[in-house]
Amino acid sequence: MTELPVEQRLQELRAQLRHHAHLYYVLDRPELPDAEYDRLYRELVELEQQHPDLITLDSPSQRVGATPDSAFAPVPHQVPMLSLDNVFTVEEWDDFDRRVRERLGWELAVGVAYACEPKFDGLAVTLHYHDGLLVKAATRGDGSTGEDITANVRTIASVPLRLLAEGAALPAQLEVRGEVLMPRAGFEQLNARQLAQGDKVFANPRNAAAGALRQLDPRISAQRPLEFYAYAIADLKGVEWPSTHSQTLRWLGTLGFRITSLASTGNGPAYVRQAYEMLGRQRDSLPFDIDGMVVKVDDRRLQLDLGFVARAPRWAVAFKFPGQEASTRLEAVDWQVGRTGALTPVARLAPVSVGGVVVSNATLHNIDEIQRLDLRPGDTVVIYRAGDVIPKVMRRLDDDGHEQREPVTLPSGCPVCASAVTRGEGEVVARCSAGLFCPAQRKEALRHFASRRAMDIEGLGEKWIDLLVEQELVHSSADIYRLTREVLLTLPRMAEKSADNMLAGIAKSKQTTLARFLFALGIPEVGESTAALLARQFGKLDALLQADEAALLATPDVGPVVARSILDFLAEPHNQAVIAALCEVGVHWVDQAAAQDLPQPLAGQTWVLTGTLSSMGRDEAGDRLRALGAKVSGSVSKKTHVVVAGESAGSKLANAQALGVTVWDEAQLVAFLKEHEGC
Ligand code: D41
Repeated sequence: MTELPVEQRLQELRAQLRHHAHLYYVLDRPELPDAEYDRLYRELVELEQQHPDLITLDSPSQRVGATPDSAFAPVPHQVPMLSLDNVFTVEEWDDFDRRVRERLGWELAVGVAYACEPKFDGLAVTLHYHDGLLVKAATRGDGSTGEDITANVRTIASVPLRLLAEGAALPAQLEVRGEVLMPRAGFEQLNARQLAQGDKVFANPRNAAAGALRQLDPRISAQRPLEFYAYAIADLKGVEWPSTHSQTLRWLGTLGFRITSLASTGNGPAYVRQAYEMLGRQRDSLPFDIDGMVVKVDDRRLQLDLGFVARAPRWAVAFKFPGQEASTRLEAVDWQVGRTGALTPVARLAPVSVGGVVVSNATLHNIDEIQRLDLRPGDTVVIYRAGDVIPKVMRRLDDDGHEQREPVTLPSGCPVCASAVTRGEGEVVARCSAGLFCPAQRKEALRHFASRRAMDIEGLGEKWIDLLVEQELVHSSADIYRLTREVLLTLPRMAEKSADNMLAGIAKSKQTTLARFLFALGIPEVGESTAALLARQFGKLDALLQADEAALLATPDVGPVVARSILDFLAEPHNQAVIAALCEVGVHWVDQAAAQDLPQPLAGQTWVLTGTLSSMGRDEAGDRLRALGAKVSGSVSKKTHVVVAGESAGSKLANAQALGVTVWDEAQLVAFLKEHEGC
């Protein structure tokens, strides 16, 4: 027998191990006895030890490495990691379905095809593959930026380090989204081990999975029994997108990912109701926790039509299972004052475990709710907790002492500033009447102003804001920009370094965008996405300040309620003064041309973007083309005006060439945008 060259043997071993690991860890269908697998594995490790120069990053031996410098470094998500809206009842589900059909302009009799799958109670994670190799893994974080957890994710056996390429072409780039979870059995074993070692036990599998991903030492993560289930593609280059969600799951399966066997697809809302009931019946016997069913519009084209609002897609929803209940003692009812002065009652509870999570506070919504339930401190109450939602007080249990206890009343004075509490005719919400003179409202408004998505003032955390307000050093947001080093150093526990960092953060935040500025103002009803739409619509602050109701209503997603709220806010002299002061202290941004006044040289044209652009993301390129009037489409036809082909463009480029459609490269696009954007 002739000796095989080492490289060839290594390749063979890796291919065999990869194949059998896939059968074992992903498909739960091992073909090789464990001992035989171990023998192959040992041979691989020995050969690699003799030839360390031949070790590759995707070798099955390379799952557990050292802690890299990049551990937990921020990873911006090119494609945001959206969240899912929840529905809790069949009625709410039917409403969702109706909204989908209304948006699509479908007749009520026509059923939408929905894909149903379990909602894993784990942690959302995104995986990047380049040319078939796993190059990065990140947590969801706030949806725009996550943390680098590549080293820990590499230890998860059901995550392919290299995509399987059974015959089919491998994508040049692939970003896969899915959930990391710990099966119940592994969780029990882990806790038994932790207990035996005197280490802390985890409250539930989800916390244990989160703990494992946050381990600095990947060798410890490797001992935690984690699994990864893939459920979406965020980005794909070099291969056509599957045209439905069900096809996406199947395709991800062929690439070597573990996908759920509990997914199914069917037509219309009644199908979904049935699937929900069936999954609910299977729930307790599954090897892992699920907290509902995710329902997705199956057809990708319809998904794109429906788009998303704020941070959640309009084409998918989490249909939650009923939560769990527990009873405990209501210790007290406290009142919290929010940013708009609304007084919210909070139930303080004797700590109680509900479905593995210790609860000591619960929401009570408003005073009407307290009176309806006739809650009195000292009563025994039933708490309800569903998944990740804030626990809520459901009802009171009858007992002998109830009648002797003191009922809860709405305080007549604000619990923070003692100003009068008012409640408009027919309104459920009671408010502190002091506006920004109330320190609680001021603190909340300033926290919002400085927060990451608003002015993003680094170094000015909530604790400092509270202190600055309490010491009466900051009254309005503009005062933040008037703080000096001397003043900061008078604060208790303020070190010179922190003061300098805070001042640097404050100075840096002056350069912002109109969208952030508008969001930061805290106009009631104007969230992050509305602020962005307003900035885009008006381009300049002055144009917005002068807008009348009709002009506001021309903004996408702005209806009468939002328009009214903006007009009221801007009519308030105090708010006008703060806006003027902010501009005066140097807060600035680059004005954009207003969407409404832009020339539209591409009106009536359809453009297609394909491949990777180096100077901007494809989303950005699409936005900029749309701003010039173009319709940006995902597929090439004879009616396409221009196909912009970036690096490694695939079949769309080929289609364009076959159809004789004009093809531009990135340089042509950039030159065109520069010429026509005019700013
Ligand atoms: O099982 C889940 N937890 C799950 C989460 C799922 N099966 N599908 C999901 N699909 C999405 C979209 C539709 C946005 C791709 C999700 C999530 N998102 C999700 N998980 C955490 C935040 C969002």
